[in-house]
Formats: sequence, C-alpha cells, structure tokens
Amino acid sequence: MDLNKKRVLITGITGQDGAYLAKFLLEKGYEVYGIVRRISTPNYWRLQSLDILDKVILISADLTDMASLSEAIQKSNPEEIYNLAAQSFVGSSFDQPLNTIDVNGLGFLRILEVVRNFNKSIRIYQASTSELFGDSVSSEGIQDEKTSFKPNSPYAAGKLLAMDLARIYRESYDMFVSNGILFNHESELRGLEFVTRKITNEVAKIKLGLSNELHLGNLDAKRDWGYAPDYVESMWMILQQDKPDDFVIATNETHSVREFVEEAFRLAGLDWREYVKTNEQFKRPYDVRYLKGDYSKANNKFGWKPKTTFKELVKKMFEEDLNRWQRHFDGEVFAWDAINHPGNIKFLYKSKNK
Ligand code: NAP
Ligand code: F7E
Repeated sequence: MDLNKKRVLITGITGQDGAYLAKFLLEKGYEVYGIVRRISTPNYWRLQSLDILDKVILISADLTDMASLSEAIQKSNPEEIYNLAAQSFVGSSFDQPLNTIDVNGLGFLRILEVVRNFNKSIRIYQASTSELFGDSVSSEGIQDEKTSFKPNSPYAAGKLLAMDLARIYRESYDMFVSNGILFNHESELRGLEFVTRKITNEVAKIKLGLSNELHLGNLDAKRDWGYAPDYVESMWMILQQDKPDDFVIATNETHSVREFVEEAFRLAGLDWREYVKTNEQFKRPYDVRYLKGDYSKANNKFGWKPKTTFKELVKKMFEEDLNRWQRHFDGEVFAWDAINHPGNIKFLYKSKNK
C-alpha cells in the first residue's frame, strides 16, 4: 500500500467501464484496487488492451458474498468506492431475475453495510442507469433527474432498489453516496452481447466475407448513446462534489437501433437491407422504447459534457472491430471475448408468450 496515494476500490473492474475508469484514475495518481469474482476463464482482456493489468491490484470478491466484500474493503482501505459490478445485460435479467436482483440490488446493500460499519467517510459512487425511466416519457420528451422511474425489467428493478438504498443511507447515516444515472455508453471494449458492439463486430465480419447475416430484435428502439471513456470521467467528478447527489449523464440525442445499423453499414460501404434480418428471439418481453437524457445538471454543477458524437462513436467501434478481425487473420491471438462471439448465437431468451 502506498500511503502517499489516494486509494480507490472499483467493483466491476474487468467490465467496460471498470477498465476505462481504472485507467483514468491511475492517470490521476490513485492507487487502484479492483475486485474480481471467480469465473471459469479469467476475463482480463480489457485491462490488458488498455495496458493496465499490471498496474492495478486485484482482490478476489463477489457482490453476492458479504464476507469477501468486507475483506476487500478493509484490505484496500479506500477513500472512494465505485460500484460498477452488475449483471448488466437487460435481456438476461428476464432469464435470471433472482441473480440479477441479488447482484444489482442486494449487492450494493452489502457494500453500504460494510462501509457503514467499517468507515462511514468512504465516498461511494453507484452505477445507476437510464433503464430506471422505462416508458415513463413519451417519444417526444427528455429524461432528467426529476423524471419519474418506471422500471421495465428485473435489471432496472434491482438498480432502482440500489438507488433508493443510496438515498436512504445518505439521509439516515450521513454517508457520501451518489448515483450517476448514466444513459447507454459504448466503446471498443463493449461486451459483444450489447446491440452496438454486436452490430459493429458483425458488420466487420461481413465486410471481410466472414459472415453474411446480422440477426437483430427491435430496430425501432431508441437510445441515447455516448462514448464510455467520456462517461467514466463524470463518475470521478460526481465523487469530487461537496455534497452527495444524483446526476444524469447523457448526450441529449436519441437514435434508433436502425440508425446505428445504417451508419455501421454505410462505413463498410454496404447496403444494410441485404444483410439484416429481424428475429423474434432477440426481442425482449418488455423493452424500453425511447431514451434521451438531459445532462444540464451535471454541466451546470461541474462542467461535464460529452465529447464524442454519435457518428464518431460508430466509426471508432466499427474500425476497431475491422482492425481486430484483420489482425486475427494476420495470426494475432485474441482473448475469446474480444472478437470471437458467434454474432447470431441462438440463446433462448424468454419471449412474451412463454
Ligand atoms: P459490464 O461490462 O457488463 O461489466 C460488469 C462488471 O461486473 C464485470 O466486471 C463483471 O465481472 C462484474 N460482475 C458481475 N457480477 C458480479 C458479481 N456477482 N460480483 C462481482 N463482480 C461482478 O458493464 P459496464 O457496461 O461496464 O457497466 C458498468 C456498470 O454501469 C454496471 O453496473 C451497469 O449496470 C451500469 N450501467 C452501464 C451502462 C452502459 O451503457 N454501459 C449504462 C448505465 C449503467 P466479470 O468480468 O467477471 O463478468
Ligand atoms: O439494447 C435493442 C434492445 O442490450 C439496446 C446496458 O448497458 O444500457 C444497456 O442496456 C436496444 C434495446 O442495451 C438487439 O431491445 C435490438 O432496445 O444494447 P442493449 P440496453 O438494454 O439499452 C443501459 C443504460 C444499461 O444500464 C444496461 O446495463 O437494442 N435490440 N436487437 C437489441 N439488443 C441486443 N442486445 N441484441 C439485439 O440483437
């Protein structure tokens, strides 16, 4: 432990945001600890690709295991905790609702309880989400911190529990607990099951003649998509405020899945209509139709604003996937997760009629 450095503990450090946040905080001079859970194949490809695997300190713990969390928090003795760990895929939350609520809702309660007993001065960031809004706003509106919540999935229900607990612990125990209500944010390190990366990865394969179909669900869903490295900076800013509070982080723009598809195929010089098939299997029992976030509060309070446009985002993701597949064929070996997802994999998600 380096006592001259500020210490931080990140849960979910192996995920998209965790990896970018770890890099950002290392550059700020923090000593960065992260918890990793036991899985059958180590999942360090993001930390490796950012070249920080040997710069962070990893501790074995799981959000469902209070004893391990308690040990991780005591061992790292952090000034700040960023709770990014989650079962983060909305589609899977319909298939594994109990596990999702256990990790996303109760997991955060376990952290709060450990911190309350160990050291109430630790500042805590909770990864909240635009999924909380569900369908509470029509297709003309915009969501901000005052918009009501109406979760549409077990994922969002678990996150709403965590958000309420954050507020309750803040008020009851005078703890510094803040929620970042982040809208969708994507990147070259996004998981392959999320729609943006599924699209750019598959379009890159189609461009190189390795695939000829892209199966998708609801093309009409609209999302406010930003770039993950821009968004992790806001997490840190939220914890540097004088008082704990909740902030929407978004781009103030909305685009449909169809528009994302069109842009990715346009970059590849291909006509999307020849390759995209809609497939019921990728439709959710209850989808969020429309999201568009107003980030004015964060902008007014600490000057945060998005730096990357929608078109720049699609371009970065598509070019990196194309590059990865080309390097793969030049003999470079990648972690399975970086590229090698069977894009049209037949998972049996629950459908409305089951
Ligand atoms: P992600 O890539 O799916 O990463 C999730 C992380 O959580 C991974 O490190 C995963 O570990 C870890 N994890 C899952 N279950 C765990 C458990 N039981 N114990 C400990 N760790 C566990 O997600 P992300 O996109 O970086 O998102 C980060 C956070 O922000 C999540 O809480 C997500 O719900 C929230 N969020 C994301 C977005 C977005 O658009 N990306 C928007 C709003 C909110 P493994 O590597 O072992 O799987
Ligand atoms: O879906 C539609 C799908 O899975 C986006 C998570 O980071 O952001 C993310 O949740 C939209 C949905 O992200 C496919 O029905 C169509 O309407 O990329 P997604 P998400 O559900 O918005 C929020 C803010 C989070 O907090 C979450 O952690 O795209 N869609 N066809 C599809 N989605 C997927 N995954 N696959 C399809 O084939």
